[in-house]
Amino acid sequence: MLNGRITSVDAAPADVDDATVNPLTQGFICKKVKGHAARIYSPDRVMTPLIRTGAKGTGTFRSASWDEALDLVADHLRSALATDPATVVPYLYNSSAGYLGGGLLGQLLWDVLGASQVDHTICAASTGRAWSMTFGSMPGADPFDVVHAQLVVVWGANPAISNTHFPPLVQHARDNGAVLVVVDPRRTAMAKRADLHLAVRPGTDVVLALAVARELAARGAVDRDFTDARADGVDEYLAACQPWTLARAAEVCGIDEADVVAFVDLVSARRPAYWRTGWGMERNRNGGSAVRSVLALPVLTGAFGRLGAGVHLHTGQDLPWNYAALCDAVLGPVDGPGASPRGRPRRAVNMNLLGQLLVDPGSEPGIDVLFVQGANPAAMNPAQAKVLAGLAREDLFTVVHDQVLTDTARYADVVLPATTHFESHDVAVPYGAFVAQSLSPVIERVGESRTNDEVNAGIALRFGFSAEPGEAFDPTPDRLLALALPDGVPAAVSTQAPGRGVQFRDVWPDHAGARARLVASEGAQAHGVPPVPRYVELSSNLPLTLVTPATAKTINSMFGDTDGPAPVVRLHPDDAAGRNLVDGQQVRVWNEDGEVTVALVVDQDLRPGVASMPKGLWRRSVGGGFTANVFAPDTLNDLAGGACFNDARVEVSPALT
Ligand SMILES: Nc1nc2c(c(=O)[nH]1)N[C@H]1C(S)=C(S)[C@@H](COP(=O)(O)OP(=O)(O)OC[C@H]3O[C@@H](n4cnc5c(=O)[nH]c(N)nc54)[C@H](O)[C@@H]3O)O[C@H]1N2
Ligand SMILES: Nc1nc2c(c(=O)[nH]1)N[C@H]1C(S)=C(S)[C@@H](COP(=O)(O)OP(=O)(O)OC[C@H]3O[C@@H](n4cnc5c(=O)[nH]c(N)nc54)[C@H](O)[C@@H]3O)O[C@H]1N2
Ligand SMILES: [Mo]
Repeated sequence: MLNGRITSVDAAPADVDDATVNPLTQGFICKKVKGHAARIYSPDRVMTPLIRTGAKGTGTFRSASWDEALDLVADHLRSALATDPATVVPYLYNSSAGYLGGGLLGQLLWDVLGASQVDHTICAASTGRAWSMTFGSMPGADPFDVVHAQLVVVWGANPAISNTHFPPLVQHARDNGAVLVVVDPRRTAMAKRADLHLAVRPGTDVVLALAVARELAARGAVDRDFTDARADGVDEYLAACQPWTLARAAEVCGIDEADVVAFVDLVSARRPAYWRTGWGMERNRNGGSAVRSVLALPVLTGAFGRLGAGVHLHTGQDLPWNYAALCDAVLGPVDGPGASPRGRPRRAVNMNLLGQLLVDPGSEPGIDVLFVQGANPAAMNPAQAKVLAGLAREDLFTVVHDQVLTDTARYADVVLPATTHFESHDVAVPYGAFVAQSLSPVIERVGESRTNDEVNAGIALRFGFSAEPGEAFDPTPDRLLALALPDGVPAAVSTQAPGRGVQFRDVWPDHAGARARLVASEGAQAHGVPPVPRYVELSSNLPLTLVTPATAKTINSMFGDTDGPAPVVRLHPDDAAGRNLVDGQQVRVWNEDGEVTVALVVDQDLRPGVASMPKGLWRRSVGGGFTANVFAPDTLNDLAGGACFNDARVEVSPALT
């Protein structure tokens, strides 16, 4: 800190003995967060409310007072709500913000106004659903437990980039004799160190997992003691695996049969086994089936019940939030006088279809007011061309509440400045660690920024609700936390305090009889979920599958403004040679939805047929108006309406000169 400004951001030293220090960081934090100061004071930072003066997309605004901006927002909301509340779409996301940053009052505000509800399908919807179908609300295994494992399987995850504190723990396990298997179409940093790397064709994971299950059954290696006691649907599941021989799987997945055999050998023999699954495999048309079938493998092999065994997917279910109390305090008790309209059906909007609904809603209500808070759909959504065309609509009123002037904010009619977590109170539960942390502001507010709940309160006020101290929409963090977390914020949370919860020993799935489930429930099946995971051939008219993995420099599009990754496309040497392309050359990446011109990197670490571009580029860093997201189809995958980012098909040609 210097003169009230943050100059650098770092982790607490590893040897500090303080309950508030995150035990996972061990003295280091990732690169992008080290550079956070640059973003707090970035030239793109929104300092005051802004009202559009130029054409949409040009980022031309004048400053306004909060009152003027919020009055304008409320006027537009009022007329749209009067016509049809479903035409108001509050696009609230906040994937990288803490719980308060996410805005506790937001959902309640839009609920009480009857606006559409935006379903969070852009990320983790399919993995989350696959998990709850299999394990109910059982939390993931503690990452610290991995050091006790003898087999570590990392599937569709890239922890060296996306969860940088996990690889050292895996190394610890390997030092103790663990074997590491990585399933990823790219040779990631972890795959390079792995004992076995299965570079499957994107979207074929389900085939590999079903074939492994079939082979386990054929060898008599299914842990029947475990499954008889703890799992349902095993025989029906194994019957469905029958078509998937090792040879067929190797062919479909594009890998050596010997490697699949080696994988089965490891999975059937080594205990305890720790499975770390990620989100890379959900982002295609077979994504839900992929995750379900992968989660079935530890069940079939009984990879539970002892330290070092289990599955880690997410850390979501670890704080005892009392949303009901919060809801009652804000909206009043459900049955009492003045009962709130909670529970009233609202139009559901799938995030992935935003572009589609903006340009051509078909039989659905149109979108007249779009209120974006903590998201950047112009850069991060699939079908970028549709999203941009939609945002450019003159008859659409768009409000964006963000810290910086994002690609989406440039299209807004009103931009509202948001605080960063260095300027406000929050509670954060990170990816990859069961550690809740209470955050306090360390600097004064930058510009006139406000928290999400302060903005929500400002709107609520204009609709006749009170935001006075202690009243309905009072956004004071202490009040909201006291309501939502009546016992306070734990300094650190483990899956089970004290000590660690071991799945199927101390922590159980919550299905009837606390059993894992391999076959979809009747309820899920009634909603079109196939009883067991299934594979659909991902046919395409273009030869390359484009994946867009997370980068070390960005969190989604955050930090892309200050120090983003190089805007390049990567190809395997064979794919480059087959197109007479050389490293460093400018190339066109294109499909029927759009094109970008970027430099080519010839990369041995990709498998042939797979191209890769970074996730989270800003439009200005690519030029030509689009990023990799122009290629991402807005097809929905097979579970929970999930996104298909890694299901993009492209061709790469020399750039036109
Ligand atoms: N540095 C950094 N960290 C992040 C983020 C970030 O943007 N940057 N984002 C955060 C967020 S929001 C999320 S959701 C997580 C994501 O965390 P991860 O899931 O670990 O990251 P991804 O890059 O989405 O995908 C992981 C891997 O999946 C691979 N993959 C792609 N398609 C397939 C497939 O069909 N099958 C298999 N088996 N693998 C496939 C990719 O090559 C990639 O290496 O990371 C979080 N952490
Ligand atoms: N091609 C491709 N696209 C992808 C993916 C992929 O793998 N490939 N992955 C997807 C994934 S994993 C995810 S999670 C989504 C993310 O999609 P988005 O959430 O739309 O993307 P972010 O860049 O995280 O945008 C978050 C915005 O919120 C702002 N912000 C941060 N904190 C606050 C706050 O407290 N209040 C307010 N009002 N704003 C705040 C940030 O400045 C940032 O602009 O993108 C998806 N898009
Ligand atoms: Mo995500």
